[in-house]
Amino acid sequence: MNKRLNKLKIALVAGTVLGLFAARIVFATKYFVNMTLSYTFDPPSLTIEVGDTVTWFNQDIEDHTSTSDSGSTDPWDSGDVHSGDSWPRQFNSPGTFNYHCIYHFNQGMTGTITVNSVVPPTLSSPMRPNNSQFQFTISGTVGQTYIIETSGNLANWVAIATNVAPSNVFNYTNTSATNLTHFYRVKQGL
Ligand SMILES: [Cu+2]
Repeated sequence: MNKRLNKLKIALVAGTVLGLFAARIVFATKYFVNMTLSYTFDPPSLTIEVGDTVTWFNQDIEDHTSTSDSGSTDPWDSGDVHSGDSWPRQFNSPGTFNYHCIYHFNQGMTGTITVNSVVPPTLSSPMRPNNSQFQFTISGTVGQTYIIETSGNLANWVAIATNVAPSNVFNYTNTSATNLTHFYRVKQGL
């Protein structure tokens, strides 16, 4: 089992033509891999993003390890993880990493962590095409879901649109914008 906890990748833009600023807040996701009674890692393969943490949990009665295969560009070794204990590791470089338990790799206790690089959205080119519209450009990843939120005070945010990016760079237009200053931010959806 693995759990995806709060995954928010946020870009922020001020909703005035002159007041463009951008900031990113990235919250890492936590994943869990079980070391099982049957000498397996569950799940055996996992795809995560840079900055995410994987925690191995030993649900067996024997010791196990999470140890990167030799030649890894981002090596790790948990040492002995005792029954009922866990060992977390944050992954900070992209790549595909095979690993094993040093005691049970001959029994097939192996796994793979694939770490994708993160491309957070950036916002640019704010403009007001007319008095009731506010538009800006989102640079992200084609096919990725982005949730657009707006706020008048940077405290209370309201989602106003969910877009699947038709291309890596696309425009968003709020067609019911007011003349009051509003802030916009974009979250990467799950
Ligand atoms: Cu083992």
